[in-house]
Amino acid sequence: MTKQDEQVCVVKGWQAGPVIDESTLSDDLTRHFYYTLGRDVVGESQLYLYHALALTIRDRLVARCRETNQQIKQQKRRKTAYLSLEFLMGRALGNAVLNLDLESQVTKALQAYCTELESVEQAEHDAGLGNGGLGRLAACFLDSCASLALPVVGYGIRYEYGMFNQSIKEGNQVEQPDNWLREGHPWELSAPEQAKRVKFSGYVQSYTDKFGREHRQWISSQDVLAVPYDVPIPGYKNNIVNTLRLWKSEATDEFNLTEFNAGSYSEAVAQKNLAEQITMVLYPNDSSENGKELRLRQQYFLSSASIQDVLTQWIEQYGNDFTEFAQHHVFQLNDTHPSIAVAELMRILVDDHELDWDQAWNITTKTMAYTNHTLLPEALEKWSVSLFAKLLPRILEIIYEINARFLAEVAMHWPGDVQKQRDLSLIEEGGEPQIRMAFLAIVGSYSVNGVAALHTQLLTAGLFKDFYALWPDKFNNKTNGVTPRRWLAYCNPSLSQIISEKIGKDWIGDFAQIGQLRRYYDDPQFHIKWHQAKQQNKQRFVDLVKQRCGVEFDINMLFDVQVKRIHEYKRQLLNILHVIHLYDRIRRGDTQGMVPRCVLLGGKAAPGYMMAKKIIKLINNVAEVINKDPQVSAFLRVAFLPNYNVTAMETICPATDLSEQVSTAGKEASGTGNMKFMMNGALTIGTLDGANIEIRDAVGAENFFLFGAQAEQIDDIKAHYNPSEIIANNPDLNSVMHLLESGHFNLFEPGLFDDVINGIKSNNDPWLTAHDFASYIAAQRDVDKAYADQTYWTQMSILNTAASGSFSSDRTISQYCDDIWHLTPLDTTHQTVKTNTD
Ligand code: Z57
Repeated sequence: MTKQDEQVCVVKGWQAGPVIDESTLSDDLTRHFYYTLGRDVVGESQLYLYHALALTIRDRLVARCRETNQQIKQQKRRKTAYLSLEFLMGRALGNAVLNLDLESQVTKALQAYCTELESVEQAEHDAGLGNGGLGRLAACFLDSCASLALPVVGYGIRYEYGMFNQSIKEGNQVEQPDNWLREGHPWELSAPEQAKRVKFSGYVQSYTDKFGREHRQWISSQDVLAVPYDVPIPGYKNNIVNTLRLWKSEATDEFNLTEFNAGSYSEAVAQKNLAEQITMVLYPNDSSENGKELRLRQQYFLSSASIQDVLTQWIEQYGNDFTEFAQHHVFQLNDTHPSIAVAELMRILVDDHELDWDQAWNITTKTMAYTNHTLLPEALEKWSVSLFAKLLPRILEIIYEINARFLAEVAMHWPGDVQKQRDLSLIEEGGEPQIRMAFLAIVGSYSVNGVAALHTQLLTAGLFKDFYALWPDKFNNKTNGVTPRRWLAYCNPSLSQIISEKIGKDWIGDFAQIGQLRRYYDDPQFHIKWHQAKQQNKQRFVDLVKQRCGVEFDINMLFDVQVKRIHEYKRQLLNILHVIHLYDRIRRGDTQGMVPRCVLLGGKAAPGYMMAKKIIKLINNVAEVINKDPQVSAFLRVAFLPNYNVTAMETICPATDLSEQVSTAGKEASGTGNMKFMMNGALTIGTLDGANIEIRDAVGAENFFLFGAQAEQIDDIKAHYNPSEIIANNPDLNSVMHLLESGHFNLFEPGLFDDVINGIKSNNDPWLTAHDFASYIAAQRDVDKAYADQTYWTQMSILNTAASGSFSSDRTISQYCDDIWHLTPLDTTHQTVKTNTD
C-alpha cells in the first residue's frame, strides 16, 4: 500500500464529538480528494487537489459561519448590509489559511501529496467580480468587518463572467470572457429555498381596500428569481465567519410553464434566457457609466433581492411590526449603483406592508447610508425616466413622490428660488428627462461619505454643496484602507517574517502596531534583512514579468510600477512620457546620475474606451523600441503586464521600489493601490490627490516624491493653458514630443498616435499633462538621487511601511462603525465550534 492509500482508510473525520488532532485536516483532505471528488491521481495542474483542500477548509468555515449567524440572531444584533455591484475578491484559499491559522496543518497535509500551498493555490481562479478600486475596497472591507467581529453581510451579484481577461496582441488589448466558474467554485453554498422574486415591467394599478384606503399595485410584472449563493468570509484568528451573499438570476417556474403550455416552446426558452442574462456578465466600466438597460436590471435585481432578504429575516423574527427596524439595520450603498434600494425599501414597506409614507420614509432615511467614490461627471449615474417607466413603473412613481416632498423642503429652505429647485431636483429636465441617482442616494440616506479627506472636501464644496448647506451633519469622510492580511501578511511573507521578528506578530490583527517598526529605521542589521526581503520579492516579480511579458528585468535595477485601470485622469501617459524622456537621455549619452530602472505598467481599459486602448498600444510600442535597443538596456527596460488583477498585485506590490500615483489633482477620489505599495515599503511619486495627501502627511514630506499642480490651482491653470508654449520652452518635453511626432514608435503605422499627441497639445486638455511634465521629471531626478544612496532609500522604505498604520481597512471600518453603523463586535471568546471537521 502507498502512503496515500493508507490515508483513505482512516475515516476518523466522521466520528461524533470534538476531534481535534493534527492529522484531521490531512484525513479530510484525503477524504475530499478520493470520495467527494472521486480522484486518485494528482494531475499536473493540481486542480483537484486545490478543490479538495478548498472543501476541507470550507468545512471549517461553514461550522464557524453557522455559529456567527446564530449569535447574531439570538442576540438580536444590529447589523449592516453592504450593498455593492462589485466584490473583487481575488483568490480565497491562501487568505482563508492565514485567517484560520492553518498554515502548518496544511503544509503537513500537502506533504503527503509531495507539494506545497504556494503551488496548489495557483489552480484557483480569481473571483474577478469587480473592475478596480471600488470592487477591491468592498473585498477589503469584508475582511476587516469579519476580523473586527462586526455583524456585516455583503450583498452582490454572482456574475457568471467576471472582469474580462486581457491579452495583448501586437500591442493592442484583446478581451476574452472570464469563465471563472467553469471548473467549479468550491467556496460557495447555494440556498435555493431562500430565493426571492424580483419584478420587472408590467404596470401600476390603483385599488381601494375594504377600509376605503387607496393603494397602488404593481401588476402583470415579469418576475425573475434571485437565488442566493453564500461565500464564507473568515475573520483573522477570531472564529468569526461572515457571509457574502451573491445573487444569481433564474427564470421562475411559471415563466416556463405558461409559455410551454401555450405551445410556444421557443418563446418560453427566450424568456428563460432573458431572466438568466441579468447576472451573466460584469459591466467592465470603471469610473464611467454607459446607461445600458441590462445594467439597470442588474442594479434593481441586486437591490430588490437584498432588501427582501433583510425584510424576510426581520419578519421571521419580529413579525409585521417595523417600529424597531431602523434600530437593527443599516444598508451601506457602495456608490450609487445600488441606490434604487432607497425606492425599493419604500415600495415594500408602503405597498406590501401598508405602512404610511411618513413611517416608511422615516425607516428608510434612518437605515440608508451612501458612499460616493468619484467626482468625475462621466461616472455620475443618470437613468432616463422613460427606461424607468418601462422597466420599473412603480419605482418611478415612488421616486416622483420622494422628489415632490424633497422639493417642498428645498422651497422652504430657499423660498422663491425656482432655479435651486431645478438644480436639486432628482429629475434633470431639459432634453430627455433623467433621474439623478446620486441625489436619490443623498436624499434617502442619513449618511453621505467621501473616500479621502480631499475628496470629501471637494464634494461638500462643489458637487454636493447645496445638499451640504441643507444637511451639513449628513456628510462625513471615511478615508479608504486596505487589509494588511492580504496586502502584507499573506502577499509578502519575507517582509512579514522580519517585521514579526522585531515587533511580534500582533500587527497582523492590530495594524496600528506597525508604527513600532520606526524604531529600527536606522538599524544596519535590520537594513540588511529588509533589503534581502526586497530582493527575494523582486526575483518573484522578475519571473512573472519574464513569463508574462517576455521581458528580462534585473533585481538590481529600480522597480518603477504603475498598475491600475487605464484612464486618462490617472495619466499613464505622463509616465510613458517620462520613459521616453529617459530613453532620449540615454541615446544622447546623458546618463549622468541616472539610476538603472525597470518600468512596469499594467491595467485594463474599458472595451469601449478608445483613448485608453490607444495608450496601451503606445506603452507597448515604446517598450518594444526600448527593449530591443542594446544601448539602452543597461539603464532602462519597460514592460506592459497583460491581465493585471488581484493575484498579479500580490506579486507586484512586495517587489516595487517606486509607486506611481500621478493622477491630475482632484480627480482620483482616494486610490487604494497607493496604500498597498506603501505598506510593502515602496516610496511614492505622486500628486497631491486623493489619499496621496494623507500618505504624505503620515510618512513625512521628506519621504515622498511630490510633484504637479494642486487641486485648487487647476481652474486657474486651465483658464490660460497653452501646452504648445510649454513644449516650446521645455527642451526635454520638446524632444519627447519630437520622438512621438516623428513616428519613432509607430514607424509602420503612421498617424497611429495622433489623438494622443493632439490631446497633450490641446488647450483644453483636462489632464494637464504638459503642465505637470517638468515637475514630474524633476521629481524623478530626485528619485534617482535618493535610490543611488541605498542606505537612505532603505530608511525611507522602512519609514513608509512603519507609517502605513492608518491605511489599514480595519481603521476605515472602525470609523464606519463608530460614526455610521454603530455596531457592537460579536463575542469571539465563546465560540463553541468543535465539530468533527475541526
Ligand atoms: C471605482 O473603482 C472608483 C470610483 C468609481 O466611481 C467607480 Br464607478 C469605480 C474608485 C476611485 O476611482 C478610486 O479613487 C477609489 O480609491 C476607489 O473607487 C475606492 O473608493
